[in-house]
Amino acid sequence: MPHEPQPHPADAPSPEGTETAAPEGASAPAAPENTEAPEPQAWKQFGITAEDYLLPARGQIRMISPEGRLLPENEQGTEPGHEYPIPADEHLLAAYEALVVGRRVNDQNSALVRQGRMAVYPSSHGQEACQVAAALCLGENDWMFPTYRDSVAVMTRKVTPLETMTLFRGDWHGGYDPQQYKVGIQSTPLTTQLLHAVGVAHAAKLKGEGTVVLAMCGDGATSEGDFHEALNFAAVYRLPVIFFVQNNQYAISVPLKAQTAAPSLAHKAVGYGMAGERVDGNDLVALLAVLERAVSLCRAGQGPLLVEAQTYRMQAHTNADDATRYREDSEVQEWAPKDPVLRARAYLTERGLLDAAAEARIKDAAEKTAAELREGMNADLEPNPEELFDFVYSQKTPQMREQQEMLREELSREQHASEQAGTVAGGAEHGTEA
Ligand SMILES: Cc1ncc(C[n+]2csc(CCOP(=O)(O)OP(=O)(O)O)c2C)c(N)n1
Ligand SMILES: [Mg+2]
Repeated sequence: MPHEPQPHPADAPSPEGTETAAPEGASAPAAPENTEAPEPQAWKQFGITAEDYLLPARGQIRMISPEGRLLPENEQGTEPGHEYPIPADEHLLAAYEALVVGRRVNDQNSALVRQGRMAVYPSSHGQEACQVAAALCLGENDWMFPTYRDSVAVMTRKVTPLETMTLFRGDWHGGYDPQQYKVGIQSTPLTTQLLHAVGVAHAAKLKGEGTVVLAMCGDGATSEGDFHEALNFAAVYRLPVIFFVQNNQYAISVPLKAQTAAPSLAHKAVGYGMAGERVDGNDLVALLAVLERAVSLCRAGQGPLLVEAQTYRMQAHTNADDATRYREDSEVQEWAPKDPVLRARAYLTERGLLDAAAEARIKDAAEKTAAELREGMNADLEPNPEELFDFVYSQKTPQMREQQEMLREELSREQHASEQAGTVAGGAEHGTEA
């Protein structure tokens, strides 16, 4: 009988019951070969060795200077096999518009926090080029898994501003339907979203859907155990995932040098057998170029990849943090001229792609989004505390029913007490009037 090719564990989940431990002394079954997925061989297409492909280029990939000038090829940080074509003009213009809207959203949200309309906001001010490129490199059916800092990326993927900000108003839920937008809920626990991303990529690969998944995290998150597990699993199972690390130099108060001894975060990729690349995270053009290539490599079965964007968190970690306690203002000032919005604007203007009329139209679009946010946030939330129990399991456990009953009683006691207080206060008021 001819030998049947064994499916890779990723391609054929074991039937029920086969997970039980083998009896002591029994030899373990041989690990099935991955006969379905082609060997990753992108280096052949780039004419370089596997090692040169997996290792990031020596410098960061950068295409436009901080003044917005197109850099000559020998200053772009590229090496053989690590060259990137400049994205199409229309793509750059759409990205610039999203960049301007994103900056306006960041500033609006910070103002809404100061006005007490929003509970907390981790701003991506200074990182907007990363946000926009992450959302725009993906196709409609691809998935994105963001963190708490990635609201601008979420909105760029067309989640409405108000839905996006629901979580930060203090509501109990994430605000939008992940399936509708193909965007995971913004994750507050560090790196849990990377595992979700890998799971979605695994499922999509099994179903043959051709989906690419972009999983986002920060520099600090690369020290988490889940980061290791996500990358290792994705690499072993050759999943179509891009791990997009925004290295903004800080994990709250912890600077990068106290976070890692690696030459760069992109170098972590080679240890897993995936390609890594470093890119200037304030250069919209380079970000789009590197991420677009990463998406097409993943789509062609050459994933996963890791892209590290080197950028800077211009504001405090959140409004609850005082960044002057752990970093010098002079350091922040050094990054100010590298601003991604100014830089992209200078480049596009110089190229003749952006004129005053286009600028005015884009500014209007940004103001419209900010107004939509202000209006939505000014309407008070009316959360129903009982919903807390509605979506935990499809059927409530006895303990949950008991807790729900306790909450109902407590709410009704409170309601009663406040009605009593209202009657007393009302009476007193009338008394004064009398
Ligand atoms: C599992 C887990 N551990 C710790 C925290 C607390 N925490 C919140 S943000 C943060 C720093 C994360 O830094 P980084 O990954 O660089 O992302 P950034 O905030 O700079 O975007 C930490 C430690 C958390 N949210 N989740
Ligand atoms: Mg960080």
